[in-house]
Amino acid sequence: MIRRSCESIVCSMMLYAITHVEDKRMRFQRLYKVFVLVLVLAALSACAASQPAAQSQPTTDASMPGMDHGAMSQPSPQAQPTSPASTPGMQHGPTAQPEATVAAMPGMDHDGGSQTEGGHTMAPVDVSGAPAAAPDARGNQPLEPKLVDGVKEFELATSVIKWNILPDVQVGAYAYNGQVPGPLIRVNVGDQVRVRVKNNLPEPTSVHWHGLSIPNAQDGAADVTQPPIKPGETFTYEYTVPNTPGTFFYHTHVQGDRQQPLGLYGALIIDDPNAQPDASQEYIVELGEWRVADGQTFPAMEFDGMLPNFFTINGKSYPATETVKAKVGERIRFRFIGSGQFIHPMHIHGGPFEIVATDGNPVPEGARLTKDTVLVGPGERYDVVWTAREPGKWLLHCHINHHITNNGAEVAGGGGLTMVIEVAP
Ligand SMILES: [Cu+2]
Repeated sequence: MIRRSCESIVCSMMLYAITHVEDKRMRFQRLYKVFVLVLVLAALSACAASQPAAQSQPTTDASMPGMDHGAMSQPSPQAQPTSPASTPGMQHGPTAQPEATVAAMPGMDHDGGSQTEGGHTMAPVDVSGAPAAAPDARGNQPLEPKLVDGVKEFELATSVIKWNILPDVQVGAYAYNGQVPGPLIRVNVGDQVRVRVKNNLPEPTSVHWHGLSIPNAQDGAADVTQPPIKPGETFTYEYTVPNTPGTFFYHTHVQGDRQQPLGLYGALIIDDPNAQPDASQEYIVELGEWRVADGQTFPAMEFDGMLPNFFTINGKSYPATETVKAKVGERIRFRFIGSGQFIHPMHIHGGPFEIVATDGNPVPEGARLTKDTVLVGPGERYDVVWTAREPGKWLLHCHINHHITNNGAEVAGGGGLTMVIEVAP
């Protein structure tokens, strides 16, 4: 019907162009315009023809493609666990079941534990024989160097551990020095550093110094600038800390889509001892995502079926995240690190903050943005200075609201990427 109308309009216009325009050049131009119009109308009619088919798909939650929210979906009591159509969409709340729907999710194929996708393993973490860290253990603990002939020596060791992101949720993690995230490496500009990395993982790894201008051979890009560090092997990195004070981080550069979300990252802060601090205290915020299902931990990856259902700040989900304490008038520097694989718009209640550094580079005063939300993407760092203006409990949290749930459930007013700044009068 639409196509027929289009055809008759086009025919009339062509006829007009041929019969009413005498000048040959004009006639050619007019015919060209009509030709372009024919193409546009043909495309439009093709769209119109295809629409009814799309609309004929049923749109109920039960059968909606793309609504596989993983472990958040909760089958009804009558649901058949092996049928994707039986997961009736999302049901948030304390009743969400982490174990519910792995087998029923479309696009997921990791029941045997050894499947690979594009050469990368999606298998759950094998925690057999792995030690458990204390449930209240914290990551990002300062790593003290040993001074040897003027060189600051750091020791890092990777291993598989069991790690509590919440008192009742334990994940299988890949850890540096038995903690998630890895320990805080804090150095001064110009320091000579030597970092020995012992690999106790069942797979090769390497360490990349994200954002640092250092010799290429120390960059940690496995299979590019160095051979991967095989299980049981040690590799030593050595470099001069560049004159770029700021927020950096280190992370694995082997199977990054598996090893990094499982915990192989840590903060690296470069200080300038002569600089005036612009805040009275600071807090590092390392973002992470996990996929926990059937009591097993999978690396959260941004493709079908591997979406995360737990989110962590410095290795803990709210309410197990730390609380920052401050007094009215105090300025706090938050160092956001995009250590995970997903983007997070990080928001602070109680008034805006100033973005003072991006990716380890100071923002000149005249160019600083004042905002209350900053989008932290994978690999990015934002240093923001927030002023405690009013007493009370002010939230710092991601504004993708799913990221402030624990397996789809809100607990104590938040979850996942949530923490509290407690401001005293
Ligand atoms: Cu987020």
